[in-house]
This record gives sequence, C-alpha cells and structure tokens, in this order.
Amino acid sequence: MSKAKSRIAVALLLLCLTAPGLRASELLINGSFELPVIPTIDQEFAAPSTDIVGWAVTERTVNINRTSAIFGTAHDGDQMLDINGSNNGTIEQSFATSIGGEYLLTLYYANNPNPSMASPSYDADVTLFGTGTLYTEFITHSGSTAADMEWTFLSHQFAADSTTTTLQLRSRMLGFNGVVFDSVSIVEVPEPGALTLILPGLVAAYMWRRARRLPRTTG
Ligand SMILES: [Ca+2]
Ligand SMILES: [Ca+2]
Repeated sequence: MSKAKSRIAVALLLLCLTAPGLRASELLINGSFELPVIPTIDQEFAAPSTDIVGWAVTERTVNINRTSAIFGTAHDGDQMLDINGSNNGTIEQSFATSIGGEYLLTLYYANNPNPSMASPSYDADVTLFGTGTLYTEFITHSGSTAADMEWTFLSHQFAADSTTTTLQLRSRMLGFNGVVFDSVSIVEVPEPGALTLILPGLVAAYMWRRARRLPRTTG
C-alpha cells in the first residue's frame, strides 16, 4: 500500500472512532447521585431545590442516602436517591434531544431498606416528557434489605419529539421510605445510517492492517 493510501486509511479509521452518533455519550448529569457528597448517611432536599447537581427537586422532599448498615449499598458509587425524603418527592432533569432521534433510558431501582417506618411495598413513576408524555412506567418494589438491595433494572427506548426532553422520577406514596434510584442514564441510540457511512472506513482500516502484516509474514 502506498504512503498516500495508508494516510487515507488512518484518516478513515480516526473518523470511525470519533464519528458523532457512534459513541454513546451520556446525556444526564449526575445520574448516579454522587454529587453533592453528603456529610452524613442521609440528607433531605426540599422543593424547590437544584442542590442535587443536574437535578431539580420539584415537589416536596427527596433524600440522598449513602451506603451504610441502615440504607444498604448504592448500585454505583456511594450514594443513591430515595424518592421519599420525609414525604413523597419528585425530581426532574431535562436534556437536549433531536426531534425523531432514538434514545435509551436505563436505571436501577430498589427500595429504602430502613426497617424504621417500613411499608409492605414502595411505588413510584418513571416518566419522560417531550411535547407530551412520551413514556410512563409505574414501578413497585419490595424486599430490599441492607445486605441485599435486590436492585432491579429498567430500560426503555424512545423517540424524542422535541429539542428538550425531561425525565421525571416521582413517588407514589407517603412516608419516610421510598423507591431508591441509582445509575440513571440516557444515551442516544446510533442510527443505522451512521453505521452504513462508517463501514467503508472500517474495511479500509482492515485492508491497511492486512497490507502491513503481509510483507512481514512473507519476508
Ligand atoms: Ca450512585
Ligand atoms: Ca427517606
């Protein structure tokens, strides 16, 4: 392969690795609820508050709980969200979307295992708003203990219908303990068209590697 062709192959490879739409970059800020670092094992945030980085508490109260013998183990990092502070809270985050673009929401949920003020089960809504309601899921969880949170996975792919989409987590019950959330993520799903564009680059890179390897094995 000539030097010029090699250079083109390298350029195509770099394009493959950096092409927008192929890398699943995170659209949410602080989906693991690690910020702010709370000074004790739990802290309450009352509406209206934007003290939980990236999020807005819009109704009543929520807690951030830290991994501990009372609150169990966060799914990721050291902190998690209890959607009930001392009562039923709501928290939201808006993010930029492209109209018609496909996105994937993933999160883990459990329930606050604190035996004090325990309920038989814990209820909350997970909702996505665009121009209207794009998705809403009523979730219920029970059985979490500090030793085993029994984190449950939720995922949902959706098409955005506006330039801003809002994720809302909302408690559906009174009380000090609620559904706990962690590892909340939204990423753009690559369009099939992006892969078609990128395929020739991958082929060129493969051919270039082969061409470089062949002289060594034969010579
Ligand atoms: Ca976390
Ligand atoms: Ca609480």
